Amino acid sequence: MPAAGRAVPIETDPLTFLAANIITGHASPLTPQRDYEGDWCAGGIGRSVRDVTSATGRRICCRDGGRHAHPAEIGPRPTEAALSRRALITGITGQDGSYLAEHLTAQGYEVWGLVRGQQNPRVRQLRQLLGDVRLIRGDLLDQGSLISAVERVQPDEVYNLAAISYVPMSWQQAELTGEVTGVGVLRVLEAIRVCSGISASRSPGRGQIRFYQASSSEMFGMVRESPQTEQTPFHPRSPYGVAKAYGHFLTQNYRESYGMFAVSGILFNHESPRRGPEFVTRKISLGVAKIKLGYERQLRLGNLSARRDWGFAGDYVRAMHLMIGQDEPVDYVIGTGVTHSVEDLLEQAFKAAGLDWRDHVVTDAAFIRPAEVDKLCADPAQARDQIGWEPKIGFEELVAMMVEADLELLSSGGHAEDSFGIDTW
Ligand code: NAP
Ligand code: F7E
Repeated sequence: MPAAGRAVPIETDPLTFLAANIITGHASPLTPQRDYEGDWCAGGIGRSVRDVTSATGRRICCRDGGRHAHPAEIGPRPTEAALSRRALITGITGQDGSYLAEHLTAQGYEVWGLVRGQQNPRVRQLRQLLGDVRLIRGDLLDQGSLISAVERVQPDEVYNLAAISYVPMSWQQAELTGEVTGVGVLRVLEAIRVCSGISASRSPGRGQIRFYQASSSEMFGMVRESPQTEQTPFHPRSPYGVAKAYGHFLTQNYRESYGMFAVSGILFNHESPRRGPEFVTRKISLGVAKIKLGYERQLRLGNLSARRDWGFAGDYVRAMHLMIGQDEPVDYVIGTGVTHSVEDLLEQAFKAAGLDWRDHVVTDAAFIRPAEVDKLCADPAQARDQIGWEPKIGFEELVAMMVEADLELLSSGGHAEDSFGIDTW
């Protein structure tokens, strides 16, 4: 018998099955998905409106995004204030996933993260950082797992941040990059479409699941104009950039074909102390810290003349949230509008530790790419004017923050692998 004030799932078997996918968090096979003052909701693929009687005897509605039920049919609903929004983040173990989860939690969201693998080592780090986030298993290579995750979580918003995001790896494993970074977007959109009962003849209604796609400035590649705007044509220079362009156009296509609220943020490079050590900013901040502490003498790098528009990841996740909260789905370019070379980055990072990069940096052909993106610079004017987004942290502050964090990490006996970003390729 249920405890007083708690509800029992009406369909134990499917929920038990779905709960087998939940690897951590507060949910269990017999735990309601959510409590609204003692009430709970359950959803199901293709279900029509149904009565769910809570333990308190009130009729409540399945969380079906308002597609199947008119509010008048289902009795009193919890007030909007009582309804915290629920977000599902793919790529939660990555740099952006962690910042976005923190941001949304602070906004009162219930945050769920999709995690792949049997024993994902990043889960422990994520747990230390974000105890409140609930995790569910799934993989962008596995359509069924994504349908199960959307079905189980019943999100209001889905942020698709998962990708193979390291550009050099996209030449080494081009097919896998296409599958995860490109076709993975299709699988997430399909999971939302199927779970929402949307088809060519059936549009989503109010309260539909909103979708954010992590598009990239790498799509501009060999740039046609500078700075790059929402109208600048794409000319990607890597399998990664090509895969991102596919995901970008597909997001636009699902918006146009099915009326889905689906947006893409075209984000320029953004960094932080949680950045993976394979990316140039973190490779440099870790390198500076190792040299300063006497562990190493040299830092080997590739093309020092490449220019990027580097910003702080914490600022960029705010843009994701603003974009998904607009009245109408519109894509935006997100960047600082200022570009620096890798050499500028070296100057700044070594200076922050009282060193001169010329004494330590060696260029190594092993890090030169088959095709380079020479210079990227955002024009973020539309995002500033229309959704009120502006970066708060500038280049110098960002670089100093990263160097300081790595000095602290290494001098306290830690390793890059202990920080949030792990894996050197
Ligand atoms: P990141 O640190 O490399 O994180 C990538 C995430 O994707 C990780 O959580 C990883 O999980 C997950 N993932 C990889 N393959 C997966 C699969 N098959 N199924 C499910 N999850 C999978 O990337 P980030 O810097 O946070 O960037 C977030 C997103 O924004 C990415 O899509 C990236 O391409 C895009 N983007 C980033 C930037 C930037 O400057 N940071 C700029 C523009 C766009 P594991 O822990 O299991 O590996
Ligand atoms: O390279 C040059 C390299 O790997 C930046 C991803 O988040 O941002 C990121 O992609 C520049 C390139 O980032 C080394 O040739 C020189 O020109 O830090 P990165 P990226 O390739 O710009 C975009 C927006 C994304 O979407 C991606 O997911 O630095 N560089 N020497 C080097 N780069 C690396 N990694 N290592 C070097 O030794």
